Amino acid sequence: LTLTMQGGAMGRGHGGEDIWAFNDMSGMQEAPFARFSRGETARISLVNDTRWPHGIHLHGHHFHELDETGALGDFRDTTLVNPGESRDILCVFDNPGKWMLHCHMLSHQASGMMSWVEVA
Ligand SMILES: [Cu+2]
Repeated sequence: LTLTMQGGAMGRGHGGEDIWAFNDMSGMQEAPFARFSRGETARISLVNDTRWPHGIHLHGHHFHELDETGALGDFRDTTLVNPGESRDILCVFDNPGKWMLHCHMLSHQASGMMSWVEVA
């Protein structure tokens, strides 16, 4: 799975309707970014296609950061992705529910950078 951060000053255009977007969508959507079966493990590439850093925060779970070789790194619930960079994370989605996934720079979240995942 890939979550691409888009928008902001000096950013490229995107398909969302606000300043910031994930995958061409701004703000909370009807459909989640992804649905998981309880216990499913997913690798997610967080791609920062903006000129700003973003602290991507997932509710309800922790995940491992992965290094360039795919080795497990720190265990976190938020990871900072610098401008133009990307980071893969590995998460075991073992906590049932609907969980927000958003930029922890709250002005970014408030102007589009949020989504959610469902674990069932
Ligand atoms: Cu942000």
